[in-house]
Amino acid sequence: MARACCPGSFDPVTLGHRFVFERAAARFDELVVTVVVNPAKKGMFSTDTRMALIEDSVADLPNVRVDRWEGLLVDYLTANDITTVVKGLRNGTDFSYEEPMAQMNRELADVETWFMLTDPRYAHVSSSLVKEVAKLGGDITPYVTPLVAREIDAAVHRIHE
Ligand code: COD
Repeated sequence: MARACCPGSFDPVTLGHRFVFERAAARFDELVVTVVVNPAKKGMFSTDTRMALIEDSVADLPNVRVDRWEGLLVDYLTANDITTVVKGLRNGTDFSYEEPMAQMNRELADVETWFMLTDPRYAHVSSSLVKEVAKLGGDITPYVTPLVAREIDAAVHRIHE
């Protein structure tokens, strides 16, 4: 079975992430979207909420499963018999950030990284920019699912209370 993993922080998942999930799911038997937990970074959403928001955004993709991991990514991949990672690229800056990780993951555990160019509609979209726009009262509905938009809205209101 050809299995791939899309790892990330997903705080929260955006339509840019979803674009990559959909196209990767069409090219592998199973795709695992893994929320990598970084205890040093608090973020806006808990790991459970991040997972629930991803589950909602891939509900129509039957071969996508959502998981979580804390630690070295290649240990997770080896334990789950996954040899391919799929990463979305928005621009050259993303590539510069991803390239050493891809080289390291190949060296550590023979993991291959497949890079996928994002759709131009999402080339400027990041979880952090979406949260900033929402905090300042802008419209984020073109960039996230309706559920994510509602959850960000609720989180922003909690911050301002
Ligand atoms: N369109 C397409 N792709 C996008 C978009 C978009 N609009 N926005 C982001 N992406 C891509 C990113 O380029 C990235 O590939 C992925 O989606 C996830 O993005 P984020 O921002 O949610 O997650 P990151 O980049 O913070 O995640 C980094 C990891 C957690 C994957 C990385 O740090 C990691 O593997 N950590 C585990 C510890 C480890 O093994 N470290 C050693 C690495 S060699």
